[in-house]
Amino acid sequence: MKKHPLWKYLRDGSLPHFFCSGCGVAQILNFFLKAADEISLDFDKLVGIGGVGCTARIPVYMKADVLHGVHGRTLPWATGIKLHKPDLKVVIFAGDGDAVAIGGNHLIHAARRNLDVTMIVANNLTFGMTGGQMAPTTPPTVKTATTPYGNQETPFDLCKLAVTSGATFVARWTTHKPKRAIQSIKKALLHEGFSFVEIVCQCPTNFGRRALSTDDAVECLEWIKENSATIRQAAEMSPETLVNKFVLGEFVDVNRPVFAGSSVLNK
Ligand SMILES: Cc1ncc(C[n+]2csc(CCOP(=O)(O)OP(=O)(O)O)c2C)c(N)n1
Ligand SMILES: [Mg+2]
Repeated sequence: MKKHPLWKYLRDGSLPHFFCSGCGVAQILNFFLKAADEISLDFDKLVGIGGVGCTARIPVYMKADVLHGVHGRTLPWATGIKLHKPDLKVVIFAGDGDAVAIGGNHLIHAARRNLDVTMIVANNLTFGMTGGQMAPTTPPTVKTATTPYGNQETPFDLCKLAVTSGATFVARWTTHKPKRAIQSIKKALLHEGFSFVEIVCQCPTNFGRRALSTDDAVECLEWIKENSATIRQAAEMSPETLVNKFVLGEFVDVNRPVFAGSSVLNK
């Protein structure tokens, strides 16, 4: 039987299928594999890290060394691995909760230090795996499992947080824009320093169902599309129209010295 060209990067049938039907996180696995394939990433030198959550399962499927285990603690692991074995390529797959709720403090300091890792955040705007609770990314007014009368809080702009914390490559796309997302993941993987790619994605089961009153993945994608604008489009829009829109593009691509730990560790 003919296999998908990216199948060679996956553990052959040894894991059950985990993602819900129409899940955007599974698309992000596909985007990463495509990007990795196009730049001939050496999977023997790859360490994929996930915390806990639907997104955190991404690396588990890959034929590489992977770590999966503690919610919000991907960056401490990545720091240890990178300092001990700087030749390895460390890629983190984090949910929005993993990255900026429980793991938020690690994020700002990894960015500040310019740790040489790539962090791909699947922002499905909710705590997907645990049943659709409000996250620090959940848009205002929408209903979630924990905000039955509508979310009263203001969400983080993940890319602004990464930029102001010092990340040296920062981009945001959506699962509605696969080509641009793959392009930015490629750049992030080739970047030296802390590269951060946010991909806003649909969670039909736990965000769509409650916040958008639909568990249809296409309708969820349409909603993401309607609420997105590229940097160029955003430049023509009024600040009022831009409130709660996902601005898409590459925000930063600069170089500065990467974090190498103390000189003792690197001797
Ligand atoms: C220390 C700790 N706190 C809380 C949890 C419960 N928990 C598991 S996954 C999760 C949220 C997942 O949300 P996110 O990181 O956005 O990933 P998603 O499932 O949406 O991809 C939470 C709160 C946990 N496993 N460990
Ligand atoms: Mg999430």
